[in-house]
Amino acid sequence: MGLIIYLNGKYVPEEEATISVFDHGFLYGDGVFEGIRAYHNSVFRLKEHVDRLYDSAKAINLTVPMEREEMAEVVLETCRKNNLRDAYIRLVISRGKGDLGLDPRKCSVPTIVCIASSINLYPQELYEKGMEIITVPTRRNNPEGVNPRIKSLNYLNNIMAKIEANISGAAEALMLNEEGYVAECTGDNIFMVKDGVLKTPAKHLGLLEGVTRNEVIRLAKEAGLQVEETTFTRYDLFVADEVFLTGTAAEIVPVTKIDARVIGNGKPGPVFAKLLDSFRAAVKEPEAVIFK
Ligand code: PXG
Repeated sequence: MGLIIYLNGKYVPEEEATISVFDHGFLYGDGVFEGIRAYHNSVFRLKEHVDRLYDSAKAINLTVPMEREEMAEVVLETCRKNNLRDAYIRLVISRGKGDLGLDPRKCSVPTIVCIASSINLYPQELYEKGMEIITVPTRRNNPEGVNPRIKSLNYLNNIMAKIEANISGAAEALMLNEEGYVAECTGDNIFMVKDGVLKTPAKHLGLLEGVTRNEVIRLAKEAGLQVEETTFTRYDLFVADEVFLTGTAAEIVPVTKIDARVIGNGKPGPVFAKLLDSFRAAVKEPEAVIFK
């Protein structure tokens, strides 16, 4: 594709964007990342993504050798160097090059990478017909270990869940927490609507605080909906009027079947449709502008 990649202070052709096999991001998944999107010449909720990245880094005791404003500028400049006005952006910070031991004190300089490429949109059919998902046996990480609020490079837990969904031919995997309450999917947050109330699992249950999740909560409240960040089970999803997923890549995707139970009337619902409309209006507001 011939992309220009930001790597440790330089913008280089992708062939030259290589890192050491001793990088602890590679050896141990020791690092953090963000998946960000640009729409219509503007990076969507850039500050929120950069803040979450720095919070993730802080939680794993990784000091980012750069101010947040500079990191935001790296994101914008990477889009400019690739002449992208709509983009999927991956910002990665690893512990850096160390030795074969896991002690991070041997890693003196974090590796910082920013990739901006064109986005693979989800098929339109998904938004019209909805998605079928299944609950998988692999549980979301216990927050006492690697807290799911950390967007770490260690996604094996979610990848195992994704494999379980793949084996069953489902598009996404519903993950429960250790207690059996609904947490989230492998790369998306989950919402349900029941009797006009919008509900999503509370953060302390062990899930990533999605930027799209927060945006959907904001838009729903703005539209006068009652919103609850709460605790619920698979049963509540089975009997919900609507269920949908949110994420940077997917935006908002309706779920019409869970574990072979048809959700609501089996079609994407009105709350989903309204929120997708207002979300797609929100992404058009110029914010972190790429080309002035
Ligand atoms: N939960 C998890 C576990 C995620 O990884 C979300 C929720 C949604 O968060 P945002 O901030 O995007 O609304 C994510 C993020 C992929 C992919 O290729 C998806 C994510 C991250 C990396 C890759 O599907 N989703």
